[in-house]
Amino acid sequence: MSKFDKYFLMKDADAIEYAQLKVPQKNWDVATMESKEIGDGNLNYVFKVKDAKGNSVIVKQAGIELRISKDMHIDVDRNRVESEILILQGELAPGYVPEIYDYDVEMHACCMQDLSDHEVMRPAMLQHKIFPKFADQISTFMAQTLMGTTDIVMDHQEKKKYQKKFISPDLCDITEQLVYTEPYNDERGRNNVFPPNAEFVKEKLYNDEELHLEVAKLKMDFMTRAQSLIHGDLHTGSIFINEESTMVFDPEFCMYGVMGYDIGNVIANMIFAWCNGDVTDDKPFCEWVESVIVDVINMTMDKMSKYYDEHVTDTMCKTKGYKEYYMKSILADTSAVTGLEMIRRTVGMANVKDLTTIGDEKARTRAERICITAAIDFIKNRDDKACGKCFLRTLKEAVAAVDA
Ligand code: SR1
Ligand code: MG
Repeated sequence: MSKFDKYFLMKDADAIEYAQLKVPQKNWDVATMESKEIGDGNLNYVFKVKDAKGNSVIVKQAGIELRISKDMHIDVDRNRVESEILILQGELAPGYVPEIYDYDVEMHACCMQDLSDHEVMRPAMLQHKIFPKFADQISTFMAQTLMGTTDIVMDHQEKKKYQKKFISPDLCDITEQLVYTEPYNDERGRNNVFPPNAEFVKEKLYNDEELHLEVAKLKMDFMTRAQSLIHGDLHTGSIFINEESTMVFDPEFCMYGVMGYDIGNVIANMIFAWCNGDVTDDKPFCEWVESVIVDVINMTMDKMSKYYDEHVTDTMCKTKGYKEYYMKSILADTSAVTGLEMIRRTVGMANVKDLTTIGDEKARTRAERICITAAIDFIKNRDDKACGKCFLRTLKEAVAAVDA
């Protein structure tokens, strides 16, 4: 019997004991062990446990109430889902996710590799840091994890087992509400709209029926098209980075969905980084972000196309012309999700610091209008985005339209 046989929310002292029990292979120097709760996400508790010998581990525990809102309760099984997908992604894309040492369905906690030699990408973006290998590395991660879990390459029965195993209905519901519904109607009164943009948001988002129709189509696609096992929340707060390496974490929103959901999240969040850099006219940073936008699209598509050729197993999907049709649909989905993510992070419940920390009112108003204007184009004209440069062009045209 151990105190960890029954769920309770851990404190630092518990995390120290927990790490000793669950990760004994570290040979902990017990006398010098310490723990700090470092979680700054919306959902979970994250403890960094270390000792004076240089050992360290991250203990992540799911809380019943969400940190972002005590009124929101979601299934703690999400910790198992997250652990199991990290193990799978580690096999599909070795070196791109933290190692899971242990996960535990009683405490709804897992112990994973400490990535303190990396930093979380969003704060790094707020400091306008440049990471030359990012586009190449994130495109490899996405090509391998996304293509590697499709019906194109997988045994179809195995894939259906994954569909069952990797889903948290409560988290799907959050995305269905926060990404695909509330930004367009504020039906639960949870949107955070920057007051100087209130009228703009009303006109461009709440009152545009044509936009609502497109979002309705995309929402049903998200809920019904089980294309690939997606990370489901691949923003810059879910990426650890340094000059040499990119590591993806926090895949608890994973599910079978359209793979453009992950690619679009990366692109949208790079556009937020660009908007932040643009406020201080940081040219080297903005130019690097622009190259990332173009390269992530082109490299991901190239790597997926190659993966398709090398791994396709479904006989019908070997038919001439199908791959081209499939790749085109991925680009359209990517464009749509870029727009959806840009809108929801600008006006919805969960905003991004890239925009909210812009202190100057006029500059923030302008940055948000650029995001909303580009986003509407990404959604409505999603079938026209044929390559990386098209994505950048949409951003540049939005800047010109807002400044006109
Ligand atoms: C209520 S959770 C809000 C957001 O945080 C997560 O990172 C997801 O993006 C979710 O939509
Ligand atoms: Mg997260």
